[in-house]
Amino acid sequence: MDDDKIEAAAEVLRGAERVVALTGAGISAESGVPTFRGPDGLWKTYRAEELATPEAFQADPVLVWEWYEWRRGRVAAVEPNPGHIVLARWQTTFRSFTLITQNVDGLHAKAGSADVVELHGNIWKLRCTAEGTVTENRAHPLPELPPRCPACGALLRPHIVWFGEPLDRATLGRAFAASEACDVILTIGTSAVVHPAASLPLTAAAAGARVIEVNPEPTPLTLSAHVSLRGPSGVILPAVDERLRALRQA
Ligand code: BJW
Repeated sequence: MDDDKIEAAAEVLRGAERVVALTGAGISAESGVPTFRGPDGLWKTYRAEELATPEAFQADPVLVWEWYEWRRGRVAAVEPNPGHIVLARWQTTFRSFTLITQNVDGLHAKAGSADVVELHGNIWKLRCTAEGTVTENRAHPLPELPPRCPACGALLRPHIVWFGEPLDRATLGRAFAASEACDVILTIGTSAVVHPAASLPLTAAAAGARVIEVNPEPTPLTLSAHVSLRGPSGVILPAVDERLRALRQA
C-alpha cells in the first residue's frame, strides 16, 4: 500500500463537503461475489454480456434465471466487507454523501448504507414482464423456474437493467445531479467501461470535482483521476478512513 497516496486521498477528502462514491463489482469481491470481467466472471461457459440482455431472456428464460439463481445463492451467503462498512460510515462523515452503485447485490444496504442509488437494479426484486409490477422476493431457491407473476401468470424477470435497456430516469437523474454538484467523487472497484455509469466521474471532473480511484488495476478512468489508489477496496478504504479521521482530529 502506498502511504503517500493514502495521505493524498485523505487530504483531498478532508476539506470536502459534498462527496459521491460510485461502486462496481470490485467492492464486493472481498465478500466473495465474483466480478463480471475478472477471471472468476464466467458462469459455466457464458460471459455476463451473453446473459444480461433482453434477447438472451427472450430466447431462454430458464437459462438466464439459472444464472440469477446461482448469483442469488452466492449473494445470500456472503456479508459486507470493510470497504462496504467504511462507505456506510461516510454517510455521517461528510455534509452530503451520495452512494451510487452499479451492483445489484444489496450489500451496501446490508452494511448500513441508506438511500443507495442503485443504477442497475436489485437482484432481490422481480418484475412482471406483462404488468411491470415490482416485488421484493428473497426466496432461494425460487420454487419454480422461470418464476411467474402470481397476479397474471406472465413471466417474472429480475428487476435489473440489462445491456441495451435504459436506466430508470429518476435514478439516473439523481446520480448525475449528485455528480455534477460534488467536490470529490470516488470510483471504487469498477472497470469503468459500462455507460452511462462510467460517464458519472467524467461529468464530475468536468464540473470541477476531484476524482479518487480505488482499484487493483488501471482503468480507462485512471488518466482522469487526481489520486489513483492501487489495491483492494477492503484494505484501501479503511486506511483512507483512518488517515482522514487522524487529519480531522489534528
Ligand atoms: C477490485 C477488487 C477489489 C477486483 N477491490 N476493486 C457509450 C459508449 C459505449 C457504449 C455505450 C454507451 N452508452 C451506452 C452504451 C451501451 C452499453 C455499454 O455501456 N456498453 C459497453 C460495455 C461498451 N450500456 C447499456 O446498454 C446501458 N443502457 C443504456 O445505455 O441504455 C440506453 C438506452 C436509452 C433509451 C432506450 C434504450 C436504451 C445498460 C447497462 C446495463 C449493465 N448491466 C450489467 C449486468 C446486469 C446487472 C447484473 O445482472 O448484475 O451490469 S453489465 C455489468 O457491468 C453489470 C455491472 O453493473 C456493470 C459494470 O461492471 P463493473 O461493476 O465495473 O464490474 P467489472 O467486473 O467490469 O469490474 C470490476 C472491477 O473491480 C475491475 O476493474 C477490477 O480490477 C476491480 N476489482 N477486485 C477493488 N478487491
